[in-house]
Amino acid sequence: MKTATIKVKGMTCGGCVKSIENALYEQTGIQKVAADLDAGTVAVDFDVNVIQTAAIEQAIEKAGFDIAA
Ligand code: 9UX
Repeated sequence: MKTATIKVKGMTCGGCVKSIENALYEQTGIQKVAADLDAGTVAVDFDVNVIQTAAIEQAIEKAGFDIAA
């Protein structure tokens, strides 16, 4: 298991948090998602044998948000 903390742009209300959490929980291999609205971060616990950070970031982008560098 690995935890990645991803900086996300455009997360501005609780609905955004839910959108991101729902989009990520749909992915296989993701154990836990904790989006922090104030910090603009999403902490994701995942199984590196099933999913990688790039795919997680793609899922966030597909949900309509941008990844901050
Ligand atoms: Mo809130 Mo976010 O009205 O995509 S849901 S800004």
